Amino acid sequence: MRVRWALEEVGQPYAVRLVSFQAMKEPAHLALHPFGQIPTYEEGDLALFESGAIIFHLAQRHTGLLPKDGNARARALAWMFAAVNTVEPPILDLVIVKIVEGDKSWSQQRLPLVEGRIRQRLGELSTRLGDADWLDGEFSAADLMMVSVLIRLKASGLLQEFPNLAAYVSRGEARPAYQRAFEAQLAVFTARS
Ligand SMILES: N[C@@H](CCC(=O)N[C@@H](CS)C(=O)NCC(=O)O)C(=O)O
Repeated sequence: MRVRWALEEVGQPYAVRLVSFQAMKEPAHLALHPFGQIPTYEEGDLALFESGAIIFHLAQRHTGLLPKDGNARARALAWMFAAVNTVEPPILDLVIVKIVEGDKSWSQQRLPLVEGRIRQRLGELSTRLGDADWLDGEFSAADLMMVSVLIRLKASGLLQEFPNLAAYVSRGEARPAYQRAFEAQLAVFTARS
């Protein structure tokens, strides 16, 4: 979704190649992604992995996702790293504790610790965002990454504890480019079911 959304924001056509969980671990895919994951991105003789790197590449190549001013671009990059390196890890932990480790005897004890770490990050982010629409001026790749990370929390109820963050995510989802990406992604799953 992140990569689709970025491609829609910059108005670039794209083709999607679906990869099964098994194929992800086979040599052809490992040549594209050393950790056997998705997404990967191919453009001419360039192959990239890591959603953040792919989106940064698209944002540098095309207009619409990064400010022109050098300092503002650097700040946008800082927010992109913050999204995947500071905000996303405790959110991923929640997925792990609830789904991957949900059957372990200690998972219920761990849950409040993980939720506490998420609340801490959301509180800090909420304070910084305040009543602004986006993280640093106009919508940028920084918001695309941060909204994509926060969306993972929608089902947990945690996001709703911070109304300005819930509204921030809704603003991201309301963007026409997000809507187009979502419809395209949904079509993949509805076609398969
Ligand atoms: N840091 C990576 C994370 C990639 C990731 O976790 N991909 C998941 C799907 S969203 C995956 O491929 N999971 C299968 C696996 O790890 O075997 C990125 O942002 O691209």
